[in-house]
Amino acid sequence: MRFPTLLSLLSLTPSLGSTSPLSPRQVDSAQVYKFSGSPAWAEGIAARANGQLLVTFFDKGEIWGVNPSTKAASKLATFGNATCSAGIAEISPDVFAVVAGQFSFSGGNKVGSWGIWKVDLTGATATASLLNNVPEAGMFNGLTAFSNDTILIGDALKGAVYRMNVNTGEYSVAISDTATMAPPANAAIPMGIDGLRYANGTVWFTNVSKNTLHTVKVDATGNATSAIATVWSDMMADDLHVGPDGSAYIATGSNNKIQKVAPDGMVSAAATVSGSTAVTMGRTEADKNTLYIATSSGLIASAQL
Ligand SMILES: *[C@@H]1O[C@H](CO)[C@@H](O)[C@H](O)[C@H]1NC(C)=O
Ligand SMILES: *[C@@H]1O[C@H](CO)[C@@H](O)[C@H](O)[C@H]1NC(C)=O
Ligand SMILES: *[C@@H]1O[C@H](CO)[C@@H](O)[C@H](O)[C@H]1NC(C)=O
Ligand SMILES: *[C@@H]1O[C@H](CO)[C@@H](O)[C@H](O)[C@H]1NC(C)=O
Ligand SMILES: CC(=O)N[C@H]1CO[C@H](CO)[C@@H](O)[C@@H]1O
Repeated sequence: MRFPTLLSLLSLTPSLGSTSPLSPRQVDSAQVYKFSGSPAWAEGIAARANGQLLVTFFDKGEIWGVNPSTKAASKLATFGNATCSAGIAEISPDVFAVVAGQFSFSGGNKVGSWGIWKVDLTGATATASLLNNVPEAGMFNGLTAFSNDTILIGDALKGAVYRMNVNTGEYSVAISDTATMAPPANAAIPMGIDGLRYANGTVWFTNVSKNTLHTVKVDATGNATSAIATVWSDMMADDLHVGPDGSAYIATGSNNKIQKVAPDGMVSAAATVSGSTAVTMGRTEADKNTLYIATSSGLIASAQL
């Protein structure tokens, strides 16, 4: 596996200041926090209702909390023997589902090691518990809330979307599509479907090795009810977030920006940041128009919309 290729694709050298002229809607990002050492590669990000950010890591099976006001961070939980954590979504008030498994840049991916953990933040201290392992999965990465009892999870190696019941851990394949969800044969790391978000009847997903962003309409069970549409096929796309107005915000790694897809389909740059891996929006009155961005260099950044 050609890891250096992926490393250069995702860009390990963040720069806060933009060197290119900003379009009218594109704003510069500011540092919220910088992870350095281990963990370092922020891979997933979510906002709690109380304003705290939750961050997962491609190079560590841990979840950390970051306070954007005090700019302090602390470890909240460890996911058993996982070495990698990824997609995160809230499944009930202050309870989050997180992807975790065994991947490392030196050791590669361990097929069969992937599962979903529940992080419960409703008590005085965070607790993490295994919801279920999925031994058939090749490599989980993206995760999205779907209904009040179901999450969807992307299998980046096998090119499929699983549904999982968050109460029972029961799971099955909802959508499978080699062309858009599987990694290409020449991928640096064999990862296809990466970012995954459900909103308003539509599943949005990216293929990180094919530089594509797609949508597909689904029914109440998560089965596809339309052909898979391609929003773009010429820019690397990692994880994404769909805002309350239906606009999607997409992390684009070494393209050094967060791309916005408006409800009318118009694509524009929303913020400048190097090496973005994931993005979310604030949920408090004070930061509901703020994007929070995770990056492969450990920088957690913010940008005002
Ligand atoms: C990791 O932990 C799981 C249980 O959570 C266990 O099934 C698996 O064998 C462990 N793997 C390693 C490599 O220790
Ligand atoms: C979950 O959604 C289903 C169908 O939309 C509904 O019948 C059920 O009451 C909901 N459960 C909870 C706990 O909100
Ligand atoms: C979803 O698809 C599965 C098989 O792929 C099928 O068994 C199930 O009935 C479908 N659900 C609906 C609501 O069509
Ligand atoms: C949800 O989708 C419907 C039609 O599919 C659209 O009219 C509506 O504006 C969408 N709402 C949001 C919040 O995106
Ligand atoms: C390296 C790599 O995966 N490149 C792919 C990027 O996406 C285009 C369009 O889907 C493919 O043609 C490339 O092979």
